[in-house]
Amino acid sequence: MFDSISKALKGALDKFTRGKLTADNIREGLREVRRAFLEADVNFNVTNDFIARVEAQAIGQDVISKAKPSEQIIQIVYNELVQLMGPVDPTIKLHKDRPTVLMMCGLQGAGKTTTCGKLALRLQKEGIRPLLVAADLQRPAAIEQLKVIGQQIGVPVYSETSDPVTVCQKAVEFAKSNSHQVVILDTAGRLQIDEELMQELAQIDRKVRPDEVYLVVDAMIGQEAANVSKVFNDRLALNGVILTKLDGDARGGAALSVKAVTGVPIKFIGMGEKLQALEDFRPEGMASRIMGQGDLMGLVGKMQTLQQEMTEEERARHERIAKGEKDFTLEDFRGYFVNLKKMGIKEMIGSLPGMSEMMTEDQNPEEALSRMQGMIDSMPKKEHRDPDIIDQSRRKRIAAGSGVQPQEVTQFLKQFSQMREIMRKMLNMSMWQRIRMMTSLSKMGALSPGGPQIKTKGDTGHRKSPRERAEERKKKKKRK
Ligand SMILES: Nc1nc2c(ncn2[C@@H]2O[C@H](COP(=O)(O)OP(=O)(O)O)[C@@H](O)[C@H]2O)c(=O)[nH]1
Ligand SMILES: [Mg+2]
Repeated sequence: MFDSISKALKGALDKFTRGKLTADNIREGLREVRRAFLEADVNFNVTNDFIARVEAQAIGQDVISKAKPSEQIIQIVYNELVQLMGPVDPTIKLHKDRPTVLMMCGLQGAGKTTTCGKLALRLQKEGIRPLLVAADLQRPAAIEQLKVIGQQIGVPVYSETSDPVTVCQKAVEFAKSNSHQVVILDTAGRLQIDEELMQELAQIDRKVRPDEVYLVVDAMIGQEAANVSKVFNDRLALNGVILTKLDGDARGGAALSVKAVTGVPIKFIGMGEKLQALEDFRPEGMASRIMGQGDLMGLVGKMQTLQQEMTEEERARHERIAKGEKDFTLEDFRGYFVNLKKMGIKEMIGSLPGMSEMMTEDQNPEEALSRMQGMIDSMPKKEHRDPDIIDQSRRKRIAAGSGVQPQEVTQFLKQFSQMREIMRKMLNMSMWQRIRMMTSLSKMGALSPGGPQIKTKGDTGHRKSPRERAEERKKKKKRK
């Protein structure tokens, strides 16, 4: 998805990180961004407004004179992309006392019927009882198609051969008496927008009063998706757009234009023909993807929050570690990771330097972290500051205290000592570099070239005694 815009944008953004930034080359870079947008079939006005906003911030606020200007520009682009597509609340609010009615509409072939099945499956997995309604009486095969989908996922399908409004009304009655909590209306489409279709849908809207009206749009039609959304929104007051076929080679025009043109957010995205292939639309994730940055930007945001929440004391301590004035101790380790855990950055814990070596593959990172925390908590302060004094008997005591095997303590301490130096290096990096390092770590399971190396598995056969290691560290310190 979005291959070419990602590539073009990444190329343009990478230029910002090379060489000295001037107002001129910022403009030049942004011209490339603009070109990438238009090539991806983003709406012309949306593109121009976007570039103007980014330029005003990048040049107007004198980013160049600030620290790390390139990172700031990338951040501005990211923020504006998120703004362009969000905010969006991906939840579906359900009524407690009556069925919640979701009406799906859209052009023929957009993926309405499939998406009805996807939503039903998702709700069912959440323990909710949905009812599918075959309200597309335009094509005889449509009812059959919905029934097949219903059968696949074990969700009943309401149908009868009358007219669309009656089918929907009776379906809602049926749902009430059979305690279905959600009713999903699969309506008819046309190859193009036409008045007859609009009237049929408007009538269902008026008589059945759905709680939410979703427009299903094919992402492959590019910015035309925004125009279609506008027409439907004018008639039906849409609650959200569901963008389908993003698993294909959609260029991004639809995803980037819909919200800006209509004010209606994209709520879900279809990522395949299978009924499981429905995802919440996350503007942040989509922005990162479009920028060709993986989920980097999401991580940047989380890291920023984390840093903002740090106390003065913590900050000062990190600075001293970075400068090499102080060792990265087990206490620091504990503080660092407890923070991450507090923020629920589960996936991040697993991708921090050295962390993946500290846990087995199938281990839940949070659980692994709790075990480590347990071990650290079973050590007195003295050991926190100088883990090298931990000998056989101390190891046994820690294991007993935290309910793990002594060799787990051994393994943990071994990994920790390797991690120390990396953590110090990391604290010296800008947030951007840090995150790049983390994500490259998690992707390749190794550090970026030239970076510090974590030794895994392969043992030398000789295990240094705690004393030997203490000696070694003293020597290292002297060398500095
Ligand atoms: N690749 C892909 N195909 C999809 C997606 N959603 C729907 N389709 C396919 O698009 C075609 C039309 O879907 P359908 O649900 O019948 O559209 P409707 O006419 O709007 O009801 C079918 O072949 C679906 O399998 C999607 O997210 N990705
Ligand atoms: Mg259909």
